[in-house]
Amino acid sequence: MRLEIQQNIERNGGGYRNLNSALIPGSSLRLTRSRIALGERVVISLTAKDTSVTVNLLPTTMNTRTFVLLALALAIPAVTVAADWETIGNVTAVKPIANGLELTAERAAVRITALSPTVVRVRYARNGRFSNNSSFAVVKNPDLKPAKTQLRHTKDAVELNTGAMSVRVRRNPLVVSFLTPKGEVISQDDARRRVAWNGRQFRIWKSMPDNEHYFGLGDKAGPIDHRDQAFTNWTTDAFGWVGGSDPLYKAIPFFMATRQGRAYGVFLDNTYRSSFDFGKELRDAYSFGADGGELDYYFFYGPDPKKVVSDYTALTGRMPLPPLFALGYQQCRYSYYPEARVREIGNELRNRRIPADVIWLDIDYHDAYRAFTIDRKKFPNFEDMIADLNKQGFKTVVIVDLHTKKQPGYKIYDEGLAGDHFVRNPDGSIYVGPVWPGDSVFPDFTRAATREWYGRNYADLVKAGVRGFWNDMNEPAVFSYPSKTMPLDTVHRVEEPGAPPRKTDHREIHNVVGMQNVRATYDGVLKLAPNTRPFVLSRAGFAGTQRWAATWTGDNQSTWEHYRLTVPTLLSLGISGYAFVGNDVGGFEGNPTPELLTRWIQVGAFTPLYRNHTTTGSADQEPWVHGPEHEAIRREYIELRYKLMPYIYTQMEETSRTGVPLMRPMFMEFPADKEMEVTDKAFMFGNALMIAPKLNEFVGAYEVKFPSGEWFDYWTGSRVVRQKDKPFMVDPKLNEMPIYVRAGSIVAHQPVVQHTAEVPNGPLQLRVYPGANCAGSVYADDGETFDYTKGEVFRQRFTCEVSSNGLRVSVGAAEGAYKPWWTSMQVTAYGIDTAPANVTVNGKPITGWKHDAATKSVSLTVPRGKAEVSIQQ
Ligand code: MIG
Repeated sequence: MRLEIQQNIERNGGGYRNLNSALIPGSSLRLTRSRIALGERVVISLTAKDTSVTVNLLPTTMNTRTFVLLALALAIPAVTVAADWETIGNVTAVKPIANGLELTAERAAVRITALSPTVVRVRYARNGRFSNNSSFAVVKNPDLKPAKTQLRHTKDAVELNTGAMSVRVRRNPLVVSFLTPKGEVISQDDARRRVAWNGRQFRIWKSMPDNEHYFGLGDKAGPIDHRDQAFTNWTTDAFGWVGGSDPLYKAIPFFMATRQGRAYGVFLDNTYRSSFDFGKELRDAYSFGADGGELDYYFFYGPDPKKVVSDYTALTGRMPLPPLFALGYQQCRYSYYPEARVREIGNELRNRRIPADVIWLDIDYHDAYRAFTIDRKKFPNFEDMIADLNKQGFKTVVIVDLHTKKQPGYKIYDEGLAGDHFVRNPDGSIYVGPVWPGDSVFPDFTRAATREWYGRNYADLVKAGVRGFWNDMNEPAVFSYPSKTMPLDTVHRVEEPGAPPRKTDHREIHNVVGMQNVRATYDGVLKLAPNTRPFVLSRAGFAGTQRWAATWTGDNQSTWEHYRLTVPTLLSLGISGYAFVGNDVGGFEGNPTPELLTRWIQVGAFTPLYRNHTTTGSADQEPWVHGPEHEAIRREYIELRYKLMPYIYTQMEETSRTGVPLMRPMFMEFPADKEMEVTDKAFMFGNALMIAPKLNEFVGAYEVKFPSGEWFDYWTGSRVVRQKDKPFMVDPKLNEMPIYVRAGSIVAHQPVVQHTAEVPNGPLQLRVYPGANCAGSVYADDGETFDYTKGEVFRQRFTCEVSSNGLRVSVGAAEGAYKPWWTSMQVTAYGIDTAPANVTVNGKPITGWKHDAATKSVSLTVPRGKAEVSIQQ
């Protein structure tokens, strides 16, 4: 028998590790080796006949080294070779527990429990001891419906039935399979490669059917389909990143898989550096593992992809309903100063009638880069400036970085020292690292007392009327080290309610520093203004960070490549439960060409967080640069964003309850559509609009692929006419971005405003696109406070129905106590070629309707309440 084993050797801290173990089922061949150099690729060929074999390894880059292979108790024909990896071993006992079962295996215990019919947790405890540490990601009371489980024993397996699926655990080898109620395999462990540990590292392998696709893992900058690639989750200040750079700013160890329209998800609840390999190493198995901690994962069975993201966000928390202004257009740069320049930006936006809600202040508003200070030379009347901007309808959002200048006499440093709030070195001294302010210390955000203290520091800014906070550099970024972060052995203290306080090192905490930073900010700001929805932006994040902050994709570049990456990267985040996301519109590094900035402002209007930002020293990037032709187009798209605000806010409110992102991949809306399976050129903005932007500079016409069903062209209002077997080509001019509406949608619009607090002048506009299952809704509230949790909401549902003699539009009864700004609604129904014979409202004929032959639409106005509209041919 001949075995070929390949190992990739990767550096891990001071030592070395095998990233990929070579496991062959059923034996206990063990490799002991001397140190292997970084980057070596080692090929082992051996004949596994003898009980002890000496082999020569042939590193591709280094000298030949000799390794001794100890073959212990060889079991032919099944042979396993594990280099420093120890497998779980055979199952020796099984016992039922509440909603699940526990298995004892030779080298680990396994606990499987159903949290709901579609959510199952699987934990592996090396040496049989499960950790009591509380999860950073999982919320206290997940919004999940409890499962009624049943346990069934068979000769060689035990099966846990949750109602919606079953988990079959084969004893030897220990293989966990997730099955549909009909017994079809959704996903299962790779029977040939058993769960294994190497020191503190662990890894699990699962079968990889050749028609399965993998999505998610946060801000991965490449195609949304991750098949055949491997990824690392380690929050990184990835300045200069390009497509394919990995890891980036966020670490979200959650992925979704789809196969033939059926979706499932896996969340590895582990904060250590983790890695996911979807077929880079092996053709028929994918794997994931981490550098330490427990193998503790959740399995989510859809089969609807929306259900997967919904269950995942029930577990890790959902985006809170954002304040309305945060959905408006936002203007930023590194940095607007002095005060006069900030006022000038505000005045330009208003004078040019370019709608905008937010002006951002980057690090130069600080005095010597010290958090919670203001440079009074640049901003002598900071508070007045904020108040004046407020009067113009602008909110101010300011940056506050976590690094704290090491400077006796600086309030935050002194208080932090006195309160023991800073991260320490192993020897007990305070860790000091260089960032913007020079030598800096770092608040220990995993300590509850530190978070509370930190949060209180926002008081003056909140009092001054600053409306939002931007926590940057929270990977945490530290200058000078090649690792770009603090040493792995720095000491963090973890204090979580319900668990005893403990100390751990940066290996475990690194990935949650950003998340705990924005948690401190959100909670602190909320405490300071308890009936105002906080708005926080974070650069780093772990699973669950969506509960406290929106995020953006860090330092992108003003290139077509980065513009193009907008779509897949933001889609990946949405799939990963991170719904409130955006990128620097126009690009951060470098200067966009006029066309690039225009195109980016067009697409940006259809990303959840719509913020134009650029770096220090770059050319101005506001919408009016590059002359009146570009300015007019940019204004039109920013206006479109505001026209769509009722639809956007309604969808975001839904996201806050379901986790389903506003910006979503085609497959999430059309899971059964084979053509849409991995597509990331076009995307859905809510459930009604498909956006198909021009993505390449030099490519002319390109194809738009439509999911099955009928579509309307948003701009003309006409039905899209496609020819069978002929690609649908578009070649949008500079002022055009293809937008299509799914037939069967009712999309609420409003008249243009200059900012979200301005009351629109005119009725709410309902655009009705007849088709199957025709429906829509609108949600409104005060956009600012938490009164919506006390019934101060407005909800109305709409449906439409096509019949032989026309179209019926039903406007449902208004629900909730909140009175929205509109008192009447203009209903515009599309797809009506000829003027109707009769239009009735609540059974009574009306005269004030209009048919427009160009857009093939009929418009009429009805009061806000319930109404039945009938358009008869
Ligand atoms: O090292 O605050 O990604 O958006 O403008 C740069 C200055 C620090 C990085 C952020 C960027 C921000 C910049 N910051």
